[in-house]
Amino acid sequence: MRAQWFSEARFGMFIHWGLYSIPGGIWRGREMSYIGEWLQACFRIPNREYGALAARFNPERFDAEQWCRTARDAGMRYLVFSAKHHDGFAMYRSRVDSYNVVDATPFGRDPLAELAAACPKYGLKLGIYYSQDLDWHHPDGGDPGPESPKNHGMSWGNDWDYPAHRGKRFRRYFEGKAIPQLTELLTGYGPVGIMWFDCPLTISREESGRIVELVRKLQPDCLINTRIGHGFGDYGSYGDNQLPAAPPEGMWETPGTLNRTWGFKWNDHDWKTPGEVLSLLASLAEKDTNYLLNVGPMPDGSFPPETVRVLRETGKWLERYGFAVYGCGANPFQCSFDWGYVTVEQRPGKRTRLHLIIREFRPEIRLYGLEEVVVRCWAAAEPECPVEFGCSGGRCLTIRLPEWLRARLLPVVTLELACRNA
Ligand code: FHN
Repeated sequence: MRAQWFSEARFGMFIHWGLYSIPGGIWRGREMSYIGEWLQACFRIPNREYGALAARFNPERFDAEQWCRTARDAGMRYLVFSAKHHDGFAMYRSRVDSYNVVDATPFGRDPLAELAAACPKYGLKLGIYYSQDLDWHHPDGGDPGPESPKNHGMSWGNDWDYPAHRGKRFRRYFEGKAIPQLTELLTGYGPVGIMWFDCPLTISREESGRIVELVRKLQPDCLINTRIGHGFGDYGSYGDNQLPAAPPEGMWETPGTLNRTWGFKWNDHDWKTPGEVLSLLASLAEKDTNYLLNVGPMPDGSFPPETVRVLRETGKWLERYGFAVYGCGANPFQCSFDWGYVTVEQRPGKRTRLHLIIREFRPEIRLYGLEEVVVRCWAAAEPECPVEFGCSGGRCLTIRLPEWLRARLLPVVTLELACRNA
């Protein structure tokens, strides 16, 4: 199945990197409160001025191998790179538009090409983010207008160097830039695992469908997220940082931030702790949903040190407990638990396992309504330790957690199941 890798992967790295990373949320001494990659729109910076940032883009510490190594060591299985965000600046070599990282910056290298070469070495699938609709640099880029409810009250148009016809001549942008650039991306970088689209505000149903056809034709195995618009796509994108209430039908993913922004901001220090990130990962895993966790690299091309610290911890945890996340299915109980999360590991030809990921230690945990019999229960540790359990009437299973688990970060307790009459 072409999507199998995605449902097993569970954890990916999102990367937002572009000209906006240089000012990092500060423009002429003023700070923005919104997400960093929206700098141009928030300060209504004319293209000539914003584009001048390109002359300063020279990230001497950029190292695609290092990025991929960090992702792999964090336990991530795929990476999605912002090849073009809403500012319209291509972070790859585009022959279609010279407003790109190779032609317009002293850096002169193609980070996407370097990432495409590095990803397979670190067992990562490559995904490409492309803002198919909003493009603030192209005179005909998408925008349904500030009054449109689709714009959620954000008035990013019209009083900046934003022609009044913007959005109405979307077709010109679509045919002249979006389709040719997507063709470049789908033909120039080897196998692409995901085309990640975003913010379908202006695009018509026919145009979204046209992109889907293009992707299918050029990269039949590539997955498309539902933010392509109009109900198309192979898997669902939840809203940013959104947690599903119950396991959904089909394949889903939640993109999330490590602090409060996607693009780097100098003054955003509101970092999630490793425990918070792991709780989110586990809570998504028990809803059969992938977690695409964002990194906003700094202008010099390195990852913020706090990011690296957190990711190192997620990697350590996944190295030990990854069996409870990768390839596992959703919590089979009709409820969630205040102590943590449950996943199911189906093992073809072998006994099914339930994994309890303990966020808050309890001396005793009770599970009601389990159809199967528990034949074994242990805490995954070194060495593996048996955990006491008992069954009372009404199919109530009591698990007594050993005290030493209290000090562990999200420890996992596993139950092996057998059919009642087996
Ligand atoms: O507007 C973008 C935003 O900048 C960022 O890229 C996120 C990532 O999911 N998507 C949009 C908002 O949902």
